[in-house]
Amino acid sequence: MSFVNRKFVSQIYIILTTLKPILVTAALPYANGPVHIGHLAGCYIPADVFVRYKRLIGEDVKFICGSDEHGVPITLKAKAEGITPQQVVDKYHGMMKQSFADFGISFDIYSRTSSTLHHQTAADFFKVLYEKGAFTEKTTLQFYDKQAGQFLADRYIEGTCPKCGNERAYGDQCESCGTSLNPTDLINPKSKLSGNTPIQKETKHWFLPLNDYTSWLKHYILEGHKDDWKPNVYGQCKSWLEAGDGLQPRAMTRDLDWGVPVPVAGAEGKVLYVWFDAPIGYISATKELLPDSWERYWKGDARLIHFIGKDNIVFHCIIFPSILHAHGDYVVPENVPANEFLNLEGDKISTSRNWAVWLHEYLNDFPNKQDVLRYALIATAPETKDNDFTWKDFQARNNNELVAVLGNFVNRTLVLAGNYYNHVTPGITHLHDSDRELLGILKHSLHQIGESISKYRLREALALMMDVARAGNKYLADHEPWKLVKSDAARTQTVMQVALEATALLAYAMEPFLPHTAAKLRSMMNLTEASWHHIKVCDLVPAGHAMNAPSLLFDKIEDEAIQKQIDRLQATKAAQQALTEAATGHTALKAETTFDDFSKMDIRIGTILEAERVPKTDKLLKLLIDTGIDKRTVVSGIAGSFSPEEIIGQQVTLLANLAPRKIKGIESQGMILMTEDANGKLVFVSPSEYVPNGKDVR
Ligand code: B3M
Ligand code: ZN
Repeated sequence: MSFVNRKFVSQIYIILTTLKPILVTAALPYANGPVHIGHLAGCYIPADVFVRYKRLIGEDVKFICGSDEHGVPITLKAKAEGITPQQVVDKYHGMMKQSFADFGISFDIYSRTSSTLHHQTAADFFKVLYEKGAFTEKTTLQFYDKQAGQFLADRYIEGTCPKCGNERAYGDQCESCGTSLNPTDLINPKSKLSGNTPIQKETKHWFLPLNDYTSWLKHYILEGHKDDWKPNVYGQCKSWLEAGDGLQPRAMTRDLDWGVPVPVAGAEGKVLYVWFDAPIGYISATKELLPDSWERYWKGDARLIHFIGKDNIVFHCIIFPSILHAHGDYVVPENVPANEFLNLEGDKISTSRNWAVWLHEYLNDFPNKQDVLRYALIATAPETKDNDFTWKDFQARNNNELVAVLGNFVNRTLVLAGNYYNHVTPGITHLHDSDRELLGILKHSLHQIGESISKYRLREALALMMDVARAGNKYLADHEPWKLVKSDAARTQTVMQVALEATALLAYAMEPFLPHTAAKLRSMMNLTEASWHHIKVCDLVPAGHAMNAPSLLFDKIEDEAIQKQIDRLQATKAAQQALTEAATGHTALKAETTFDDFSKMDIRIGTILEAERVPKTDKLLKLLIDTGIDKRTVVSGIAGSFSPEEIIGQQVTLLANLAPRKIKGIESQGMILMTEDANGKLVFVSPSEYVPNGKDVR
């Protein structure tokens, strides 16, 4: 194919794909708590960046989300708060919707699954499948809590995951390894209601025989999306589809009193499984948004893209597509760009342990700094592996990148343009190569940023945007218009005009990532919104374009503000530890350590050869220990529990490579490991039978 032809074909391809309607969804969050940074980083910001970009290039895209108001997470929360499930969802739905709006997540609709339209849509969908014979009706034994008088579905039951050994796997899923489970798969199951081991009781349910879909799923995913799905998503799907025991039939109904009632006779008191109804929530919300044209985004040549977190992969890649396929009228997802998890200061984000940065609290502490958080979360997005959010990194991103690079370039340019030209763009006199170089970067940048976003590489896209600002800073530093202005007015004019073009381009390029800042910069520069297709470098701010007075886009975040956040988290941790101690009577577990750190400890068995009191102390004994390697002195605070005579010949466990320290003038070469009996008397930790001195403890 000649170059011209290839270009022609690729243009046709662009036209054809741009014509297709795109439906982007972000996972429907459970309406059982406020939104935190883990939610934002996991799917809402990535989806928002993607959608904003698609809108900017004029594609026909709709962005759908809403609250997931059914399922055990809601009823458990209601129980915990002593209110009804309806009160739970009413309380959190509004709050979540507000947080998303505050952070510029530009949903076309944020709906909710307790709506009548959704109940109707989900029930109708179930009926279609039921009438097609897509379900198998089975009476099986299910776990039942006698004390609570209730069947234990999904998160009402916890136990050990048969796949990975996680002891806190739910009845429907293990969050550690992502495997979807049935309650009866759990080892050592326990009711979350009473803590008791449940009994088994017969009940009837409607199962989707996922095993019948295996070869279709293999074709759809393993053959169809080998190259375009993210490796973390594709890999998980592959391991389920190729697992030895294969996919298992999965109940699509539950014995619960909160949810969408099962719309068939003989199903009284049962509701649809939340993972059956929730993804259909994407359809209901589209209907609510576009009562007359919703089908355009779900049928025919529509492109369906689900943004989710990694714990939702099985539901969006295996179960929901099977449901859509069983129905027959719908498209299946073209892509499911799932992110991994974001941790906070080295620990897993947890609502119940209050280990999170809540969006509404962030906004109180950092008013109008939504874009700073968006920036930090995109820059550290867990795209390919879990990542850690730290306040220090957040501060550094703001101060060293947003302030020092992006803000600095924009501010210098606009302030100089104000000083020299009274905020009116001067126009180019004559271009030098160095000017053309920067203009060349500008010309390619939007396209490159767009390419990265299209491939769901948002960190890369953000870095490309920042590279433009970096190039702008370098350009100013190289040309020094503040010096040039004294000697060469014409050249200064060109340099400033080129810098202003770069600033204007940034106003557009930052839009998907930093929408609030983009709007502010556009208004400072008196620019209108524009499609990226219509942006012509050298024509963004033509000569004579009047701008407004600039103000700073970002400002420095001081150490005190960051320390306050770190202190708050430390206080949370201390409070949690106090709770654990009160509940167990023991100090809380220390933070996780590594095997490497453990193996640095040299712990040996030795024998006490001599013991004497350290003069003028109550607690200390000076011991001579035979370590099998040497004989050494150790000072130990055990005189309150032992007399010197009674411990001669006692075998002990010694931390032998502890750095020596002087205690009361005596050099102590190691530490003896002790514990306490129930009365607080010290007890030696020693081998249960004789072992030769010098043996190591591992
Ligand atoms: N509510 C799970 C979650 O919040 C669930 C997502 C539903 S998407 C259809 O993690
Ligand atoms: Zn597991």
